[in-house]
Parts: sequence; structure tokens; C-alpha cells
Amino acid sequence: MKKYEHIKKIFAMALITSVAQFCSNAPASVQNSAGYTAELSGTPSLIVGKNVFNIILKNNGNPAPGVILEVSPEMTMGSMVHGTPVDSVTDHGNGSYTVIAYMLMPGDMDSWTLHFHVNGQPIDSHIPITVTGFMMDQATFYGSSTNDLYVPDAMMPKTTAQRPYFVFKSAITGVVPDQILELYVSVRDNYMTHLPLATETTLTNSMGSVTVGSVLLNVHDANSTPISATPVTGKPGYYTVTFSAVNPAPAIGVPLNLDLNVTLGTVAEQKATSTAGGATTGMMYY
Ligand SMILES: [Cu+2]
Repeated sequence: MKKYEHIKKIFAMALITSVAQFCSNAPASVQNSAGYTAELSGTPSLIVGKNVFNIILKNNGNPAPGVILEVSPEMTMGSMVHGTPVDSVTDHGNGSYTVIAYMLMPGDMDSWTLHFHVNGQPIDSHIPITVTGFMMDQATFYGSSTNDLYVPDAMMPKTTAQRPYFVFKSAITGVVPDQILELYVSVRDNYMTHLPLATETTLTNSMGSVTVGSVLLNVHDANSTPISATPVTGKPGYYTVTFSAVNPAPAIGVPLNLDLNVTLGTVAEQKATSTAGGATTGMMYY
């Protein structure tokens, strides 16, 4: 699939997601995409952070390529349900679809489940999954400006909260000291919808919507020198940092420090590591 088609698809899926959310609470109006079934290919070990896995989609038992497949990992925490960032779903043309999803937190099969939509309609298949790993496998930041007050649950539009931003490792390439770290940064639009954080991403807030004007992500090297990450062209939400003898990478498993500055509309803000404000340097395992 060509890159731009891929990106168009992600935006199409985002629209479908927002429609589907309203439908899911009104069972009488839900049309199922009958006949479709989804299953996991193999038994992937899913972790907090980046996951790449394959879904086999069938229609009445036959491979079902060529549809818009939306994959939604959902976590149930008490009375609250939330999703997680899904970067892409790639159709291989033979009924197999590769999913890149970033899991926010660990959980057992009672808490995490994969749900699916085909061409915007839910299907009956859902797959309980187990996610291992640690909260420190990602870094979380929060906004506090009025522009960053968002509506977590579309069914409760009067309830607002401070918007979270999530940073994940995507890839580490090259040999020490010339290593390139690729990060994926996602921002929550509501509990179920997460978007890549990039210039011109439009977010829903308590006043309507607001557009990301700029993103500055600093990654601290082993000497605590901040290096500003570079957005990856054509891959919204992805940023790279180049370590070198001058800017050495931390050792694997040692915390990586970062800070995140985002302009929403015209309001620039350095994001904090808790909703109470204060600390601005986030931490995750390298
Ligand atoms: Cu959770």
C-alpha cells in the first residue's frame, strides 16, 4: 500500500471511530457486519508499548481482504473503558491484516479485549488478550491549559479532564554510539480515540476543537543534554533522535528522560508528568 493511501485510511478510520462510539451505546440502531470473523494469527506476546501482530479476517469462512478493518484494543478498568493508540492496520490483500498498536498499560485477559469494525460496522468477534510489561515502558504527560481540557467520554460531554500525551519507543537502530531512537507520540482525543501528535492534528476540547501548532520533544542523552527530536516525514506521530559519541544514548533498561512542549492553537505549554502539575521531565525505560 502506498504511504499516502495508508494515511488517508487512518483518517477515515478516525471518523468511523467517532461515529461508532455513539452507535455502541444504542444497540437498537447498530447494524452488525454479519458473517465476518476475526482471529489472531499465532499467539503474539503483547506488551506495554509497541506491538505488531496479524489479524486473519474472514467472511463466511473465506479470506476477506479489501475492507476497512478497524482494530480497537479496549481495557475495562472498573466502570471505565478506554482504548489505546493504534497506529495503522495494513491490508495484505489475502485476508491478513498487520496491526501496529501501542498498549498503554499491562492487564490480564479480563481487562484487555480486541474489538473490530469492518467498513464502519462492529463484528461479533472479540478477542481477550493479555498485556505484560511495566507502566515505565511508556512516558505520560498531561496538559493543563484551557485548550487542553478535553471530554474523555463522549456520552458525558459536561465532564472534562486534563489531556494525556503518551510517548512510546518505536525502534532503536544503529550501533552504539551512533544509535537512532524512533519514538511514537500519541495524544488522547477521548477515552476511545487516540491520535498521532503532529503539527495540524485537530483535537476535540471542551470548547469545540483546537489544532496542534507545534511540537517540541526533547530527549535527554546519558549526560542529561536535551536533544530535540525530529518529526519523521510522512509518518505522523513519529520522531527520531540521533545519539552519538557527543550525545551518548543511555544504557538499555536505564531511564530515558524527556520533556514535551506543545502549542495548541496559540497556547504554548510544557506538559507536566502528573495532573497536579509540577515535574515536567518524563521518564521511561530506554
Ligand atoms: Cu487501563
